[in-house]
Amino acid sequence: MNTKLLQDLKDYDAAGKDIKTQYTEISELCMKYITPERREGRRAYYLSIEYLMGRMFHNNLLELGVLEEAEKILSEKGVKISDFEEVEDAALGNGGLGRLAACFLDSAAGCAYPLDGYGIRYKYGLFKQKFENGEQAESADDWLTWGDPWSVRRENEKRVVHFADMDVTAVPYDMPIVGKSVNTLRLFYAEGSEQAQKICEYLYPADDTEEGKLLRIRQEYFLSAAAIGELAERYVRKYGRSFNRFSEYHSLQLNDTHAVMSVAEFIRLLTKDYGVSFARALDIAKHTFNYTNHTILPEALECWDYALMEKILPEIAAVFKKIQSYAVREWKRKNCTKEEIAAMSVLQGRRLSMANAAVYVGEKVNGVAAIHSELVKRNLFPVAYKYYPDKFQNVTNGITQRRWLMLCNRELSALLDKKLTPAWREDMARLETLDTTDTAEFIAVKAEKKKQLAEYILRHDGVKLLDGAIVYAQVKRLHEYKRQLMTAFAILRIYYDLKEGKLKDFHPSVFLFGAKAASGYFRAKGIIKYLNEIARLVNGDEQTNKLLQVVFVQNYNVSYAEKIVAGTDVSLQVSTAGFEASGTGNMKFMLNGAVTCGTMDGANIEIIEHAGKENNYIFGASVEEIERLKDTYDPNEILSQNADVKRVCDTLTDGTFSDGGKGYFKELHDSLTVGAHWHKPDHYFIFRDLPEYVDALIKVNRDYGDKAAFAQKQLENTAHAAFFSSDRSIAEYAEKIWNIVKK
Ligand code: 26Q
Repeated sequence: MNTKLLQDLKDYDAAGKDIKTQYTEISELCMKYITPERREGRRAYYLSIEYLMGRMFHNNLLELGVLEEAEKILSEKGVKISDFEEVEDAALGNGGLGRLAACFLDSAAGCAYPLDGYGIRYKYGLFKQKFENGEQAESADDWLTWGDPWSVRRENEKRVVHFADMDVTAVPYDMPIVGKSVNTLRLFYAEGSEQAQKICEYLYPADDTEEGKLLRIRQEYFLSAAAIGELAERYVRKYGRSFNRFSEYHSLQLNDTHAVMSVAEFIRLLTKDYGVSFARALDIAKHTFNYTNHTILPEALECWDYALMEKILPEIAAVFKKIQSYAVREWKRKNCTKEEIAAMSVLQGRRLSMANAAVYVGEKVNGVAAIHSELVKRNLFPVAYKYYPDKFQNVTNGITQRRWLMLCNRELSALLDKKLTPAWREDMARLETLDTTDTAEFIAVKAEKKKQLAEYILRHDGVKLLDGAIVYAQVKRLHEYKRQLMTAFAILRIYYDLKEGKLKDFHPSVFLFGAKAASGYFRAKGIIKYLNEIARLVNGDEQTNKLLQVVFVQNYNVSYAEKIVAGTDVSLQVSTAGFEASGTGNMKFMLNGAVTCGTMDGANIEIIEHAGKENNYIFGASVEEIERLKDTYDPNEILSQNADVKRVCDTLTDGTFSDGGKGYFKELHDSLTVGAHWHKPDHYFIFRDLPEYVDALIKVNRDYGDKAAFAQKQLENTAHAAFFSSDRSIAEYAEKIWNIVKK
């Protein structure tokens, strides 16, 4: 416990100050006691174009070990720190990949591993979402309205990044990451001409579709050049201009391919400024960089037009081309066939494959869950796997229990303290010893968290949740492969059955959704509108609305997630098998004592392995079945044979709902029955899995009738969640990939 800080808080004069001033001054007080360490020796660096940090205040107080004390001290002065929940999230990321980066930084500091992060300080984070007539309306996320007392601008460490057509100044802002050690997240802010400033204005709006390519290339290079320039300069200052020992001191982790240009920049810098030969620079890079893949969706694999890159970054484009020619020489020595060389090539015709560059140069390449890592080897990079089998690794994702249990569910944490002693906070494996038959207090905690969630939703969205209902939640980015549309159909099925008296003894149920759709993703926006129309119908029907409720909350973000994961009974994780690399929301729900209703995809598979099939609700086609089905699948045949499926699907076009003439619903219907663009009809196999999904949801509902038995299943999930701590993930990276040690 930091007694000096607590004394400062006691001495703090809050009187007559508005809440923003209080927030800033109290945060600044805390910052005085946070000193980033600069340990000598080997460090790892996380290079990510996204960090979804959420709110810093409560988390940092927790990490400083003063949260509860500070809360008491300040409340005596009339300062309620829960009021600081008005502060905007630092939402400098789109979804899973950005939140994972935040969890990893938290765990590295929490476990005292030397890991720093590099990223971009966007002026506006992920857009804010409102619903207007059930449709998503976006506005800029001005996240700095409360200031940013948790960052320090490092004026004297700025550097210039050169593009062919302009120079941009990269100014570092350091965000300390507090734990057993204090690490640093360094975010670069672009300054200079109006055009230069644009680089940092917005987070790239898509998490899969393409938009504003040139700007994106600029962002990627800006981050890469600023980070590499700095690391190289620091190294030279210490060890001189020979880079022979660079890889001994540095391990650089590429969070997907978004910063792969740092490989090219590294080689460019060494060859041009320090007289290192190309072959040697490439070799050092090969011992320095590693690459994590987060998706096997073809449309989300970055490929850049060579000519486009050459226009603004001629030297970087040339380095990629030269990497290609070195690689080809290497592959010929290995007797690769022409086809094999084509498959592994960095330069693919006129396009650069960033993933192939990352795989070729990366010392290690990892997927983010066991199944995903297998698919990365088997389907995505089969040739590279043949020639470089030792490169390929798996590190299953994790989440930080500090934010995702201790902070968001203090009631459950206190219960665990009581049952297990607080030792579990340091040693998650102790959760295994929980007596899961002892459910009474857990049931009370869950009820309390649901009540708090209901209050929050009422305040935030103006909707009153059904009392005592089962809460099913599907919260995540809106994407077809995640199949929110399948949940929509399942709800309609249940609704019609209730209305027609076919479903007896149904326990009141709330279906909770939260999701943002990429701004250019028409179908995703259509699904939001459709769900909101379903909500309107279902919630307005006096015949059923004491039993079934649909709520789509607005502006789902990290802070909303903290409320939802704690107050949910059933976590919906229903992606088409083979498409969700891992998922991490699934882990947050599990840790907070929700059962999973989901498919055998991503980390769900490992969740089931740990928590038991009998404690969760698994349905749907496996990865193998989906692969077998791919050539023969005929959704229209299912429609012609299954009247239940047809009925709900028809609501897209039969006038049950209106999309206000926007064409959303017809487009969705077409995507399922005709196919569109490059996809076959029902590309994500919704009709294959829908009947089993409905059965699984109804089984959950029946099982819930036995409160104690159901709570025991929920507790079994908490009890087996230790594996999904990002402390474990980070320890695996440290050992298998980074070769770094704890303090
Ligand atoms: C693609 C092309 C051009 C520019 C950008 C992109 C782009 C941007 C963002 C591609 C992908 C992303 C984000 C991917 C992502 O968030 N993936 C998720 O990563 C999580 C952490 O590993 C996993 O748990 C999820 O399963 C995965 O979907």
